[in-house]
Amino acid sequence: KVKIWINDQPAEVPEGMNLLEICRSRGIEIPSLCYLPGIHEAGICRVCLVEVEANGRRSLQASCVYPASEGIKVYTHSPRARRARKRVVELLLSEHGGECPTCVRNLNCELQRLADEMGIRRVRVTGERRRYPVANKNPFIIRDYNKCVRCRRCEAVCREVQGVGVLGPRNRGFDLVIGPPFGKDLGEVDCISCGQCVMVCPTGALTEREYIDEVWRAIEDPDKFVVVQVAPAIQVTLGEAFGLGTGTIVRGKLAAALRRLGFDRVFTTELAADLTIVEEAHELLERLKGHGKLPLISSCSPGWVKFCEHFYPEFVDNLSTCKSPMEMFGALAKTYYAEKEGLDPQKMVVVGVMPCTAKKFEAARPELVTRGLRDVDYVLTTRELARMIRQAGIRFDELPDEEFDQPLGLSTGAGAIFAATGGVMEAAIRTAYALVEGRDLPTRLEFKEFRGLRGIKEARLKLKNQTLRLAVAHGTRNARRLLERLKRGEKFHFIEIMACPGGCVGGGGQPILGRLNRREADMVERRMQRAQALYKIDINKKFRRAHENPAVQQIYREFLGHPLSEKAREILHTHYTP
Ligand code: HC0
Repeated sequence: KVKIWINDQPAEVPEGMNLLEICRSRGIEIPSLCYLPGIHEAGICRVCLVEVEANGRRSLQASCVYPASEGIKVYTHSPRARRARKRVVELLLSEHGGECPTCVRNLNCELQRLADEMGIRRVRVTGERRRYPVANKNPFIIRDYNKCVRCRRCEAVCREVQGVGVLGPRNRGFDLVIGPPFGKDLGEVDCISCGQCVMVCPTGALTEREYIDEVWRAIEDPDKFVVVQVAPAIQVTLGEAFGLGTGTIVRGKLAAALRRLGFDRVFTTELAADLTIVEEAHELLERLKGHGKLPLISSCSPGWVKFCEHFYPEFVDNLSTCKSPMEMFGALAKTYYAEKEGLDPQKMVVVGVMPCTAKKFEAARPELVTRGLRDVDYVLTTRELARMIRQAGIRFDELPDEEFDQPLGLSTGAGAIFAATGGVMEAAIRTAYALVEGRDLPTRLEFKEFRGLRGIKEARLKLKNQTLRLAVAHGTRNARRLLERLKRGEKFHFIEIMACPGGCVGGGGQPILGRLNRREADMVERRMQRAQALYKIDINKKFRRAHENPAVQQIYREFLGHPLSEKAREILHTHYTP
C-alpha cells in the first residue's frame, strides 16, 4: 500500500493500481472511453485525463494508465483537468458524423453521454473530415468508419477475449482506421460474427444488421403465418433495455409483448433446447460405444462453430451433429407443427429472438435447410426486439404476465440454464445420468462445478462403470486454450463450448448500456446476475430434466418416433464440413 492524496484527501491504496480504478472504487467518477478493465488499458483516448502532482511537478495524465505511487497528489476535477477533457471530447466530435438522430445508438451512445456530461454545446474545433463508405459485406455486422472514435476496444476484445484478432490499426495519424487487414471487409476475414466488438463499441461504428423492417412486413402480410421463438437468455436480459434491474425475470411480459406485436404464435427456444439435450445425450452414449469421434463437442453456439471451422478444422467431426435449438425449433415448426395445425410451411415465417449476432449468420447457413425450406427466416437480437416493442408503443414494464403458446412453449429448467456457460453440460448430464442409471431414479440435478465464470471448468463424472472427463469453455480464447490441450493429447469425453464470455447471457446481441457509467455497466457482474436469474428459473420449474418435458415426449410420440430415429436425423441433425 502507498499513501496518496485524492482531491486533497489522504488515501491508502495498492501501489501500482491505476488512478482511474482507485477513484472509481472511492465513488469518484472520471469519464473514460477507451478503457476496458483487464482487456484494454492503453491510455489512447485521453478522455480520462486528471491532474497529477509528482516530484514537485503538476501535469495532465491519463488516469487509466497512471500507477499509484507514494506521495502523489491527484486532482480529478480541477478546472484544468475538466477543460482538457472537454477539449479532447470536442476533438472527437469534430471528426464524428453528427448523424445522431438516425443513428442506432442515439440516446445510448457513450460519446453522446460524454458530450452531455461535459456540457459541450458547440464544437469549437473545425477542419477536414474523412468520409468512408459503410462496410457491410458481412451481412450481420456493419462497420461504419465515420462513427469510429478509434478507441480500439473492438480490436482488444476480438484479440484478448475472443482470440480471433481480425481487427487492427491501418494507416497512421489522421488516416488511421481500425478494421480488418488490407482494407478487407469483416465478411472477407475470419470474423466469427460473435458481436463482442459491437458490445464494446461506444458509438454506432459497429452494429448488427437489423431485420426489424422485414419482420414487421411479415407480420403485416395476411398470407404469412409468423411464428416467433425466444432464446432462453432473453427472459433475463430484455428487462434491462427498459430500465429494469439486471437479472430481472421478464418471461411473462416477454410472451405478452410478442403477442401484442402481432406474432401468430409465441413459443420458446427452450423447448428445442430440451429436445437438443435428449438427442445430444443419446449421441454422447452412442459415441461412448465407439460410434463417432470423442470428445463430443457441443455445436449450438454458431460463433463457436465458425471459430472451429476457421481455426481448428481438425475438430469439426467432433462437433455434435445436433442442430442448435434455434434451428431444431425452426425445422420442427415447419414440419411437425405445420402438419399438426394444417399450415402450409411455405407460408410460415420463423423468427428467432436471440441474444446473439452469430445466430443471424447461423440462420443463413446452407446446411440449415429442411425439406427445401430455411429452418429460421429472420433473427432479431435482444436489442432489436426492444426497439420493436418501443415502435409499437408498448409499455413493457406495465404488461401483465402471460404464458407462451402450447405445445412448443413448454420447457424445463434444463432448457433455461442453456443460456449460461456450463448450462448445456449440466442439462446434458441430468439426462445422460437418467438414461444410464434408470429414468426414475432421483439422480443429481445440480452440477455447481460447471457454474460461474472461470474460463475453463472441468470435472470427472462417474456414469455407470465409466468415468467421464468433461470440460466447459466460454469465450473463444478459452476454447483455443482447451483445444490446444486436446491437441497435446489430453483426453475428454464431452465438451461444451460457447463463443461468448459467460455464454449467451453475455451474447453479442444483448442490451448495450451506453447511458450507464462504466461501473454500472460492468459486464462481468451483469453476466453473473443474469446467470443467477436463470438458475432461479430452473429451481422453480416443475420439470428440471429435458427428457421430462411433456411436449418433448409428445413430439417423439406423434412425430419423431425415438431419439436419433431416421426422422429425427433428417430434421434435427446436420453436418458441418471442415
Ligand atoms: Fe443461446 Fe441456445 S442457449 S445458443 O446461448 O444451445 O443465442 O439464450 O438460444 O440455439 O436454446 C443463444 C441463448 C440459444 C440455441 C438455446 C443453445
